[in-house]
This record gives sequence, structure tokens and C-alpha cells, in this order.
Amino acid sequence: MTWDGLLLDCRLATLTDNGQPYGRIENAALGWKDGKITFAAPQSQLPGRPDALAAQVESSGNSWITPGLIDCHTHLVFAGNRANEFELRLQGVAYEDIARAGGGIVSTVEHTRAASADELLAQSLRRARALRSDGVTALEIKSGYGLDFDNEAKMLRVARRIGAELGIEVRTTFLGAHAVPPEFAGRQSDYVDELCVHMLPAIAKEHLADAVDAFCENIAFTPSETRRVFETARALGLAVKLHADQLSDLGGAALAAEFGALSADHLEYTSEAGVRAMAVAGSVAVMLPAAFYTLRENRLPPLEQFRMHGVPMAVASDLNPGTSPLLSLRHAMNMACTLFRMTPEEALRGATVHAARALGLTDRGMLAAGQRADFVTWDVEHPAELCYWIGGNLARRVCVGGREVNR
Ligand code: DI6
Ligand code: FE
Repeated sequence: MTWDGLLLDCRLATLTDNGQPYGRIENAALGWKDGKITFAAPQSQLPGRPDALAAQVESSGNSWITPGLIDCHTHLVFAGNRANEFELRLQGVAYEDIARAGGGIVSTVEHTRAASADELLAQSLRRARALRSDGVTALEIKSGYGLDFDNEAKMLRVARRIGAELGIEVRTTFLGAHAVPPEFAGRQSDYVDELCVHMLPAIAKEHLADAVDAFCENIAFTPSETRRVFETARALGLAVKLHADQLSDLGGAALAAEFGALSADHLEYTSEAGVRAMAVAGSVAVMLPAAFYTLRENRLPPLEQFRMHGVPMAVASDLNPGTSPLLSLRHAMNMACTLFRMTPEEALRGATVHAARALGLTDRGMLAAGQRADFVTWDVEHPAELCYWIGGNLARRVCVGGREVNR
């Protein structure tokens, strides 16, 4: 039983429920083989001499090590950007007026449709690299700026290529129900037909998406349209998740729960009934504080109720060109603490073990034997620093399956 690698002299934030803050183990060792963790425990419990146990043995110099960070909600594949709208909004132009003048999501749709797959990949890779450089080893990427089959498929294929190119895990989500494309203007229900009758079955047939999402909101799709999308997804055997209750309470959280959603995301306006329904369904509540920040919202998601009812909370970047041009998951964790009053430990669980659950992944998010050897060595003296420092780059070494990916 020779392991591929063994790190000695570690401080592990395992995020397991071992009774210690952060699932901490000091004076620890971390071993792996074939991409999976074989040992994550006190060094004194190693079953032999280090050099007899592993092909490569190294001291981490008492570094803190966490599971690889997982960004469970991004829209990072898109072309162009909306810095011009940022300037307009700062001059007092309303978001709705920008959208009416052909800006907003529709302007990103135009740019994304016009871009070749290679251009889209080049632009999106830069953002994915930024996330990876500060500790992200797995991420979700949504479509939703193509809004016809060919362009949605192009986005999802580009998303998968990002994973292959960067050596990280990418989970894809079909978000055809993000906005109504210009060619269906004024015919929203025809577009929902198109989604359910043609696009979703074709996406499923080509195995392009791991899950299906919708933007359920007054300015987007109604609860009954969302229900149709979810029923179609269920019939095709695809998991669902939902942009729910971000700007108003349409009962999105409860609707997601009714379909056994992996997660419901945003949730600023979620009622206690919605929270209870999520608890029963086991759906994860994904906090997206950077969108809250960018839109200068003031209604906080019901965190105390999530805690009380035992709904696991994740934290994600929501990286998108309109409401969250954020290139750091760690920065989202900082905002989750400062704006939403999550504890640093909750935020770190939210970007590891709970984020994994929001993606339906059970083989990562913790440092424990049998989990994937996705881990990050950090330049910090305490894990709370991962949420405390704003900006900068604290990840020293980002490893996926035991292999360093950010050299
Ligand atoms: N919620 C949002 O806030 C964004 N999409 C979504 O579903 C906005 C995306 C954009 O403006 O491009
Ligand atoms: Fe989003």
C-alpha cells in the first residue's frame, strides 16, 4: 500500500464534524493515493514510517490546509462585459431603463451569441483561472446567455472545456429560463414551450448539463413557468436548482423544495414556510452576497431561520457580468460574514462541504479518508483569515486529486 503523496506537519481544517472548530486537527498528516485521501489524522497515528508509506513525502511547515474551495453558483461563461452599464448606473440611470434600451442580460446574450466557442473559452478561462488561483478546485457554470439551443450548447461545451483545460471539476447547469431572448419578445409562454419541448430534451440527450436552473422572479419567469421547466427536467432525470426569492417572495424556495432541488439560491425574500420546506427537502440555501452588494440590496436572507431549521448554507460568487462581477470566492466568503453575519467557519463550510452538497457531490468538500484529494495549502495563521483578508492571494498550493494545478 504505497501512497502517492504524504504531507507532514500540517494543520488541517477538515470541515468534518469532529467536535473541533473547523474540524481542526493539529500536528496532522495528509496522505493520498490515486487521487483520493488515504490519511487525514494526527501524524502520531500514521501506520508506519513516512518514507515507507508514500512515494513522495514533504513537510508542509505547519501550514493550514483546507479542502479545495467549491464555487457552487457561477455564470462565468459569457462574452464581453457590462462596465459601460456600471458607469451608467452610477450616473443614475435605472437598471430597468438600461434593459429597455437593449442593455442588461440581453446585451450579454448578443455578445455571447456573436462569439465563437474559442473566443468564449479564451475570455471565460481568465475568470476561471482567477478563481482557481485563490483556492477553487470545483465550480458550477450555468448557461443562460445563449437562449437558443445552439448557443446554450456552445456555452455548456465551453464550460466543460474549462474543466479539462484547468484540471478542475466543472459541473454544468442549463439555465435556458434566464431571460426571454429578443426573437421571443412579447411571447414569453412560447419561449417556455420552446424550452420544454425542444431545448431541454436536446440538452439532456447530448448530456450537456448536470442540472437545470431557472430565474423565478417578477422580472423573469413566473412560478408556474418554473414549474413547467422543473417537470420537464424531472421527466428527463435531471436535478434542479433555483434562483429564488432574490427580489421578491414568489414562493420560490418552497417550489424548489417541492421538486427536491439540490439548492435554492439568493433567498433574500424567503418566508419561514419556504425555509421549513427546504429543511424537509434537504435543499441547500446558497448565499450570494456579492449580488446583494452590487445591487445595494438591504433585505437580508433569513439566516437565523436557516440555522434554526438546520438548512445547510453554502456561499458562492454568482460570478456574472451584471450583478456580480466578482473574481474571488474568498471575497464572497468575506461578504457573507460582513454583510450577512455568517461566522467565518460557516462561510468556509459554505464554500466546501455545503457547496459540494449543493452540487450533489458527496466525494469532496472535507478532508477525510476516501474523499478526493482536492486541497489547498494557505498562507495564514488561522482559518478565520480566509474570510478576514479582502482581496490578495492567500493560496500557496492548489491541488486536485493530489496534483498541484496552479503552478
Ligand atoms: N440573477 C441575477 O442577478 C443575474 N442572473 C440571475 O439569474 C443577473 C445576470 C445578468 O445581469 O447578466
Ligand atoms: Fe445567479
